[in-house]
Amino acid sequence: MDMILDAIKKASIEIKNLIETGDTGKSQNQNSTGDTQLKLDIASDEIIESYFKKLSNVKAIVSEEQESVIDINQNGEYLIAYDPLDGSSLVDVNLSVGSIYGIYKDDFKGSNIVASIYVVFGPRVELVYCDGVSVKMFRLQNGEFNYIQDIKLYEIGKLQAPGSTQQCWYPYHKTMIDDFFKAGYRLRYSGGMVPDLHQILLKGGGLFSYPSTTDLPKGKLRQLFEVFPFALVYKCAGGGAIDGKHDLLSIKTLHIHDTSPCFFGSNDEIKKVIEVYKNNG
Ligand code: FDP
Repeated sequence: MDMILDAIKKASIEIKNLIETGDTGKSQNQNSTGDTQLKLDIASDEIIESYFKKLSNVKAIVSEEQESVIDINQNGEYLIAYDPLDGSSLVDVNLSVGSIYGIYKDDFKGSNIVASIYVVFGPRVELVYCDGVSVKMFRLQNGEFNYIQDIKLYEIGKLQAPGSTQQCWYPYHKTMIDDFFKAGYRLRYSGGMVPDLHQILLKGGGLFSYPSTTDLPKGKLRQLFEVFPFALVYKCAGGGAIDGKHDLLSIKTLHIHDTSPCFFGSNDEIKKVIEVYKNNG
């Protein structure tokens, strides 16, 4: 695992430089979900792929930006699913973005995730590593990632990040979000999954939601690249991660680009979501 962590640190330093100086324009290509790829998406993907291809313990990789799995070493132990630059459309307005990595064994599925890593590119570059037990944050300082702190959620938080198009929310979802605001929760939503979830983790708690909607019944966020890695982080930080009714890491993946509704939060908020969703959705 150390080899993978080291490769991600090196790739992240290159991606940081790319974000600072690269072209934020669109490419001519679309990814498999139909999003137009930015030149930054493609370049970040190439950087990460070139590092992973050198690792003897990696069996296969799959990127959110690519259609299919790339085999690396038949005898490798790990499978890696990654989103090279999540929220890349926020770079041109200078908001934070991130990379997400899910590390699996045997098969790409939620119950097989063994570790996850995400990197936030903001005013500072921070890397969060979850080995399935604890959640540790490192910060890039003078070319090195230094350990800063373990991350642990409180039982209840104060922030909420409600994703997707409100016009397409189901009434019970809208009522639930309104009830959180009525209870005093403050809105914190930038539209970048990585910084939005990072903020809730570091401020001790709250709720991030990206629900099933009338236009996207299976949500928007991709299971292997986005949802499962953060589910592992939130669970190991002492919180919860559900699709409304079930533990996110128990849901089935039929296709590598499958999406799922998702809720990540501290325990009190997750209990409230379960209360609402057990009779709805
Ligand atoms: P983006 O489309 O900009 O890449 O991964 C998709 C994502 O961003 C997440 O980072 C973010 O949380 C979400 O989409 C935002 O979607 P909405 O604008 O629909 O809320």
